[in-house]
Amino acid sequence: MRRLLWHEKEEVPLIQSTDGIEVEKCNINIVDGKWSPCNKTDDDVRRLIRQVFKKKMLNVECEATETVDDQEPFRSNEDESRSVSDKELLKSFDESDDIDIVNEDPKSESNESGDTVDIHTFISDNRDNHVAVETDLNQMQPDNFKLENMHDSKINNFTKENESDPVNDENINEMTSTIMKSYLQFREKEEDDMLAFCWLWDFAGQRDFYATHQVFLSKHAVFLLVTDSLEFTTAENQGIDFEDSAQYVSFWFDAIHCYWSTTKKGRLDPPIIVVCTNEDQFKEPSEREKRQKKFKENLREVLNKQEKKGHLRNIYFISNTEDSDIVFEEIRKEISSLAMDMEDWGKDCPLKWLLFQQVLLKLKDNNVPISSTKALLKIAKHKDINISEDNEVKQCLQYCHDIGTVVYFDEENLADHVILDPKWLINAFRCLVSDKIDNVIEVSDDWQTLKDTGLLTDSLISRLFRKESELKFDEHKTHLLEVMKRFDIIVNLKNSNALYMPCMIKSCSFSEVQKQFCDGNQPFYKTSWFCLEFKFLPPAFFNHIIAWYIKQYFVSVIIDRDIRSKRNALYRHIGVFDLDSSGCEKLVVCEGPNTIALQVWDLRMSNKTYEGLTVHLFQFVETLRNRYSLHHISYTTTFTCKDGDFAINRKTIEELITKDYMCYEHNTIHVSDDLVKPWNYSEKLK
Ligand SMILES: Nc1nc2c(ncn2[C@@H]2O[C@H](COP(=O)(O)OP(=O)(O)OP(=O)(O)O)[C@@H](O)[C@H]2O)c(=O)[nH]1
Ligand SMILES: [Mg+2]
Repeated sequence: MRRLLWHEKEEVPLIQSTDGIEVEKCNINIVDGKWSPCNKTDDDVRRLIRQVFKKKMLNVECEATETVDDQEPFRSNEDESRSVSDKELLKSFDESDDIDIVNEDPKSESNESGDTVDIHTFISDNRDNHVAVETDLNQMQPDNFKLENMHDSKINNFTKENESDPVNDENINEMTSTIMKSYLQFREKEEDDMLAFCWLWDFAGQRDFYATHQVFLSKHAVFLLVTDSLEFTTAENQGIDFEDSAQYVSFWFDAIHCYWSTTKKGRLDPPIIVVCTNEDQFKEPSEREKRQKKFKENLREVLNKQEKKGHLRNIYFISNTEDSDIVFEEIRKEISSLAMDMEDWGKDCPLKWLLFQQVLLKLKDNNVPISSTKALLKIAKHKDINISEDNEVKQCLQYCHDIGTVVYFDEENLADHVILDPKWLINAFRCLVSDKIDNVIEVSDDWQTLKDTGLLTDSLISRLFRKESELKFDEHKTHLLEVMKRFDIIVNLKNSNALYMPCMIKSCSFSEVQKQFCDGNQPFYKTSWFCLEFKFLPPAFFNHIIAWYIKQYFVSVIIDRDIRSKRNALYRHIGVFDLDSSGCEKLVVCEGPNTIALQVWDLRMSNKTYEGLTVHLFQFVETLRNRYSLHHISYTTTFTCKDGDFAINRKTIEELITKDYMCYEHNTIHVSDDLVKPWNYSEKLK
């Protein structure tokens, strides 16, 4: 990422491993795709707003000669025409008044002056305000510096007020007026009109972050997958082995594929560019050629016959330490052109929303990482922004959430706050999930408990949050924990305040877990395995599943005889739950490659059926699909014999229609009905 942002090759060896996620920004010129640094607090929203107001002022002069009647039609069109797309705005301010754009919009036919109706509507709608704004503007211009200072002090006041709700209306009003006024200055260069704003998010590669990355992945992005090799290891690890670069690349393709959509041209979005680094390690051209060939072969194998390969747009072989900027310029251009080719590029957005978003960005830039929703509702209603309905403010916040500007959920326990700085949230996550902790915490019992069992104590949370004391996470602990619960990064045990972090729990093999419950001497009835076999299982999906079971059932307890202590039967890929209070009947929930599998253990040998468990699982997967916008997740129902390995050996209903079948895993005959009966699927075999 740093080379894309013009850092010199000499700086590469000094780069530190990404801890969590790093966020940078730049500008992209929408005409030629060229990138430019974005060091000022300026951004495209600000520019757009300035342009709008500039146009508004020009029109004030024109309107002075028009009659009010002439403008009425625009007023009546208000609702459907209040949206302004970035492109339209940019175009409409082009000196040459692009007629094509105007004509694309049927509403513009009534527009005699040849400008887009959208802009006019905005003007007539705000007629009461804009004269006052103009006056203020004139006053402001000579003394820019003073204004900026005043404006920051207003925001600081807001910060104080916001910390100690109830919010002071007068301060909010004053602050919002001041921020809005500051955008009425239009001393920017013309070429700025052609710039679009671009965020760059650098995701850490370590596994620890896979549970938190989901919060920030989105379909509105171009992805670069950077690796220095693409090799398959022979080690058969359960789950994803992040040391295996082929599995690692496959993992990220899957994670991104969760957000797929098809473009008009029939391609799969979001686009992925694979970048293979360390070309300098191969000195001879023939070596390089060999390496590149092997890399491409392996990539083909990783993506072999899978839908997800449709995301791949290009592969680059580069050296971060030796290549000149020309190589990176090429990648920058490709990113620009892929972005501009995406469906949402230049999508319409109501102008009021842009204004409101500008205040949100300004607050963030002034170190207000989180705000009460109440305060933001007041800002939105300010006359210069004028979003009068609470519902519309919420929609606007939802829009800002979707494009990654804020983190906001209109849901119970979450709706009262809006996180204005996603980076702040990442830092809070990082405090909890990163292994980079000081030695004292590392040797503490609380940390050991977290690593062994996933149990997160309240005192450990406070200690971990204090790693970044200046970010004041402790003050917003309640909301932060609610956000983490929303993503099942942490989860409450049933009927308990104890918090668990499924992503931090250690792994344990299935046979080891089973041994804890059955020593082979007692009768022990096991059902067959009931499996949901996914085309691809999103990385954090099992976390959600296990979190759901944790909330529904009591987690079974294991006695560790060696250390004479109890622990909950929760591991990274396995959870064991008590189905009743006797503890004799247990539900085992497991994750395998692209599979979620259930088995019931019953010490009473009661031979019951468990249809209810399957129905609940189906319903929950459906809920997850909707809740996390993973609409493309699909699965088939399969079965595995009771002592079989569901990771390698599964049967569909269609494969079980014969009365019995040969099980290749056990080299013996199994009765088909034994696989389906415990789950009440016998009818389906007939
Ligand atoms: N020789 C050589 N070294 C490189 C190249 N790219 C990166 N490095 C070095 O490899 C190491 C890792 O680079 P990073 O940029 O931190 O890699 P990363 O993938 O971002 O790693 P995480 O942030 O830990 O996920 C650093 O010491 C870099 O200096 C390259 O093209 N050639
Ligand atoms: Mg990095």
